[in-house]
Order: sequence, then structure tokens, then C-alpha cells
Amino acid sequence: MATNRTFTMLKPDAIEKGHVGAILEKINASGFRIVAMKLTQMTRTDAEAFYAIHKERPFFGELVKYMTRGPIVAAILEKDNAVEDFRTLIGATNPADAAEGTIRKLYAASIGENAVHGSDSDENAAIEGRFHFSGREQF
Ligand code: 3AN
Repeated sequence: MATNRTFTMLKPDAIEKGHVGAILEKINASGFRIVAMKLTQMTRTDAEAFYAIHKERPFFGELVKYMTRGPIVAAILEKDNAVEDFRTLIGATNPADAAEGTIRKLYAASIGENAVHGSDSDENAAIEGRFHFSGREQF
């Protein structure tokens, strides 16, 4: 099941700049089906847990501050080869390195504020989806 699903967040900068509609349009046009979606705001505890893998990195404090400063859109997406295809659609972590036409190339300002998250493995897609949609048996 998880093989065909990935998890995404449209991050605070994307919401602030009014890019949600355009990004969702691109996600749909690229063949992803939205299985679950919500507008929410992460607490500091949420962000520290979600990004725990980065807690020793120098940018961790900035990352938590950024991810909690405003609402995000969290969503579970479905498509064949979802994780890999979505990573291709969003582009490199640093928008300066992202390919033309990718979401980060179009809408991200910097490596620190890069507009969108995409899970990096099937395992993490399942963990991250549960993180935001726990208690929802249908997901
Ligand atoms: P990705 O989101 O492409 O999987 P990760 O998992 O390496 O990238 O990083 C998670 C998040 O941490 C990024 N989306 C970005 O917001 C932030 N980040 C990563 N590397 C840096 C960096 N060198 N400086 C500042 N923020 C960073």
C-alpha cells in the first residue's frame, strides 16, 4: 500500500506567498491523487519531532522556527512510484540546483525556505503520513 503513496507539506513560505493553488494544480496535473489533505500549523514540539533526524544539524533551530511560523498544507498523495516521482516533481533541496519546471525552481526562495516537502522513502512516507493523519483509520 505505502509503495504507491507519498507525503507532502506545502510549507509556510508557500502559503504566505499564495502559491497553494498553483502547487496543487501542478501536483494533480502530474498524476497524483490527493488521498488526504489539511491546513494545519505545527507546534514547536511537532516540528522538532518531525525533523528529529536533523536535530544535530546547524540549521535545525532555523528549520523549526520556519516550519512553525505559519500554517502548512499536509497531504497524502497516491500515484505509481509516488515517492520517487514526487521528489522529481519538487526538485533539488536547494532551489538553485533544482531543474527547470520543478516546484522548488518555480516557487522556492532558498535552501532554508524551499516551499514543499516530499518524503524520501516509502517507509518515511508512511511514518510522516501517520504523523499528520493519525487516528484516521481510512488513511
Ligand atoms: P529535502 O526536504 O529535500 O528532503 P532534507 O531532508 O535534507 O531535504 O532537509 C529538510 C529540510 O531542512 C529542507 N526542506 C530545508 O527546509 C532544511 N534544510 C536542509 N538543508 C539545509 C541547509 N543547508 N540550510 C538550511 N536549511 C536546510
